[in-house]
Amino acid sequence: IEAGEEGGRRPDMEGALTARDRVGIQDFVLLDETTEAAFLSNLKKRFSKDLIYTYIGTLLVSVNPYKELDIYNMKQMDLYMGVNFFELPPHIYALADNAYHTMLTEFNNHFILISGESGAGKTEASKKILQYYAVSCPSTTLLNTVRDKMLMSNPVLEAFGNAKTLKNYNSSRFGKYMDIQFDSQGDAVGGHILNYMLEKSRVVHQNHGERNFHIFYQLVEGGEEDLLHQLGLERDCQQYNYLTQGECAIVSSINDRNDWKTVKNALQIINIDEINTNHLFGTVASVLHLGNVHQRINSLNVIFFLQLLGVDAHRLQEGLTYRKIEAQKDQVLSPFTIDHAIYARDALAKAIYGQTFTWLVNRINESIENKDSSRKTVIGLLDIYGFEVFYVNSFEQFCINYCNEKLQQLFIQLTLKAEQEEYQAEDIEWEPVQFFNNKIICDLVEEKHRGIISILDEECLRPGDVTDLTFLERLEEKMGNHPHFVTHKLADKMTRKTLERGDFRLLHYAGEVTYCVVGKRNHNLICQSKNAIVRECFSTMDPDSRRRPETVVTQFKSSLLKLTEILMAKEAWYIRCLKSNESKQPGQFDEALIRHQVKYLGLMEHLRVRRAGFAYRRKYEVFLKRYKPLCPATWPHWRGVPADGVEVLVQHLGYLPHEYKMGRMLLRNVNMNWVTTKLQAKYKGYKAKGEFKKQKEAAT
Ligand code: AD9
Ligand code: MG
Repeated sequence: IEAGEEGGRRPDMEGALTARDRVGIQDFVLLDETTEAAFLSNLKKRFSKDLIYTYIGTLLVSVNPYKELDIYNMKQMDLYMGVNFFELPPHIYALADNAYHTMLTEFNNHFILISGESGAGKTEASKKILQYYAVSCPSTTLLNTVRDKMLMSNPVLEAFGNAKTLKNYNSSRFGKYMDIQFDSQGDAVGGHILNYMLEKSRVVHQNHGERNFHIFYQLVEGGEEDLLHQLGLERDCQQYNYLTQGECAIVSSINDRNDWKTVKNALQIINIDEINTNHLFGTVASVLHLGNVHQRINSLNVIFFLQLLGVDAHRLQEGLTYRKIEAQKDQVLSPFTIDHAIYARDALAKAIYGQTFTWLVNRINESIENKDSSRKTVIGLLDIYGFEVFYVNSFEQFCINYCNEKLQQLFIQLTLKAEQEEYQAEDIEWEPVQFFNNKIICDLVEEKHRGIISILDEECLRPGDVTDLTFLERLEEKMGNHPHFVTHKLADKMTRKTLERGDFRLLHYAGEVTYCVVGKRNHNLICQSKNAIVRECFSTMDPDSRRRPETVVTQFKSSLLKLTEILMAKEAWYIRCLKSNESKQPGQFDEALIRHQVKYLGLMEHLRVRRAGFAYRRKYEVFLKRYKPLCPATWPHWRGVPADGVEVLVQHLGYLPHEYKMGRMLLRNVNMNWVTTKLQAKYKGYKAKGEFKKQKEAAT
């Protein structure tokens, strides 16, 4: 069905072919051929008409237009509310609405996995979905405040967790999973956010052309005079060591002053009171002061730092200039070299900022939490940092890309793999579709005792003289001939030229990345601060703990494992975001870049499985409950076995034998568009008789 753009015309109707030529096909499943060329040509045709969304069945493909499109207004939201998925042109609202209505009718939990590389449009997509729910769900005054808080959590978290990178001027430097909770009426009544590893190294170091987290610039540029005075800050980003390493503190397309106002307002809405707001900016300012502490430990910066955090000068000095060495039962203080002192300073700055971010997420969670214990269903939104490759890639990129690898694995498991296995389980004839399974790369990174993370752990925690190079040697020993792992030593002659001695290269699902080997870190200090945020955050860290500590990357691995479990228990919806060009230009369609993404995201394989398979499937009971009003024999009750009722129902609707299959437990339809057409035709009949509304209500 070529609905929507051409007012719901069907292929057999006059003029539909011209529509297809002009705006392409809105569901790839209906393409005449499933070649990559046909896929790209359709995508390009649509993109040139500002049609950035296209379906593959119920999966939504989105291409970043890099320009504001007038498709996210109230009128559009109204249009998509409660309308069947395929009745209107593809839109992110259609997907959001469909997930919402499925949740309501089936009373189950859902999640929307938004993936794509850095700058592809994931964060924008997740915001559009949240806005859609905020506007479209039924509301009361009380709920409006919860909704406002959920919406306002975005500018706050973006200020503290996003930054300008070379790939994206508003790049998420943390992963975010947000549950939106709905009551049985469909009201959005609360939410909860889980955050994943913030890229803390950015606090102390930025590559050329990149910035620190937005909040620093917003405070310095937009902060009120007396606030800056109180914090001992000057209105000049150039004064701060931590803000100037990328040499681009001021960017014309980012309005830090306006954003500052938005953030201040948002903090109020999410109920962060004045005292806490002051403490919050106190910690932000303290990081800037700390960054300016060089050789003199008694500078003005130190005085402000101590005052803002309310920590003891002696302890700070000791922490930054001496290393505590444990020799048998004694503790000896050994003086740091300047490099070590700077390292300790930076570690402290990162820890303060990281803990502040965690504190902020906790406060937001308190403010959007729904304490009512009645049963709720949720739609989870996953928006994580996208796959990225820079000139120099360090520990952070390793974690970010590993995370993307895991999400790709989840996608494969839930779609390509599970889907195909299910046909077997259901005894339905099936010609397997081949696909690249990135499990081999996930294993390379995370496998117990053998993966890169395990080896890193062992090296970090091993006493003695451990250097980055011994880590690399251990990797070479263990990974030797793994097809996705290369180092200078292991490479062939040609590849060797592109590798430094201290690097290792992983062949990720989305492309090659060369990582610079980085060591292991540790930190402790300050538990007695007078700044409430700092005290709360550090009080749980026990510096004397004898327990073998978990490394950051191991914690990250466990949190991703938990996330996978959370997601696997829900019904999945997918948005695959594509980056249209590297230079962020409006309307530019870089075919090679897009082809690469289409390839590694597995879109062609997904399309093949969808086309050959049965896109729409429901348990017999669920299908019967939903559609029984369409057949006199099943309405209002079907007394027999649900599967038999479904058989009667589909016969009545006129399904032909090749158009559906009945599995052991599930009813499957050849393709959802087709079902929609049939049902639409039925509805139209009812509509003509004035019965449409009644029937539709009964059906939902
Ligand atoms: V990262 O992995 O966090 O670095 P994202 O989140 O995938 O990345 P983001 O949503 O931040 O990318 O989009 C990048 C930029 O593209 C935005 O700042 C917008 O300028 C632009 N963009 C993305 N989606 C849209 C859209 N639907 N309409 C208009 C868009 N512009
Ligand atoms: Mg993002």
